[in-house]
Amino acid sequence: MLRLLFLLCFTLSAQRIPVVLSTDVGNEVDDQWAIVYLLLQPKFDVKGVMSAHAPSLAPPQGRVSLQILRDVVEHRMAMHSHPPLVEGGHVPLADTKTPIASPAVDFLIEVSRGYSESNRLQVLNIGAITDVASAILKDPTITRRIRVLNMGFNNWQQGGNEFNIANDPRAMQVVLDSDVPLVTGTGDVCRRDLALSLDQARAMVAGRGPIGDWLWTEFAAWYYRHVKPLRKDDFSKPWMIWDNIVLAHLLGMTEAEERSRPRLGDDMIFQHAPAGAARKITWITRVDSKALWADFLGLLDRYQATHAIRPFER
Ligand SMILES: [Ca+2]
Repeated sequence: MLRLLFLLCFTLSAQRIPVVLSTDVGNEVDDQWAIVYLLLQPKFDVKGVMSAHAPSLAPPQGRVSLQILRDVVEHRMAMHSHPPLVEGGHVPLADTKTPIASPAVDFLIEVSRGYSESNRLQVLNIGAITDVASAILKDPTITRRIRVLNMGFNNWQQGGNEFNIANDPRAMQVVLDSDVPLVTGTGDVCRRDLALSLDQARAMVAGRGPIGDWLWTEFAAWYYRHVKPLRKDDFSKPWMIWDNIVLAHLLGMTEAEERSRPRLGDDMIFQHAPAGAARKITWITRVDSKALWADFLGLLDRYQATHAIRPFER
């Protein structure tokens, strides 16, 4: 019986998806949703969460983001034991040849050593891609052991000046020019499939336990500050939970297609390769948001039913 139980546990853990997340948490509202989903998802074997810089954070940006990440995991989610939380670089790449040293870069290279081309570590990137690019520059063989899933770009035609890309365009040039398998979830797909109105966000998470209340308060604060027009009671514009797009892909809740991998100009505009070019990119074209939100809310309810979490305080 004991042996059977052991075998069952072994089989379950063997089937879980090994994953690392890099997040610029602290600058927007969606990273918090993605971190909660990641850590509550039993299909993931989370090896670590790395912080990332963003220009909206106080310097040193990687460290400030790490402090916010720790607050999310240990305070908001009340996780007493959790995967390692690792500090990312503070600044973007100065050129496309020189890595930015950080604990996150060394951590990613170290964790990747347990993986191979047939069993890759999945690296979710939902901020500037500095640390992933730095790991590739420091140890180019990492491209044989990881797959990168990135939220970034506006659309297929242009690529374009989107927040995560603009925070380190050189790093994305490095990643696109490398052989690392790359999946991308873009702004236009998120706008269509991951938008929530204020009412929808309220109906989903307000009053849904301390974590739900906290997510709602963060969403509402962001909404009033950045989305609702000043001096107008116009609540028609939704906001997007952008970063969940890459988690959705890893969980099989998206449609996607293989395309020829573009290069990125210094102006952040794509330079498209001819159809049939050898290097590919996996392009997410649709998210099954209904399945995604149902799964997310189910996990949120289950976790809060079985864990004591302090009520949300501002
Ligand atoms: Ca983000």
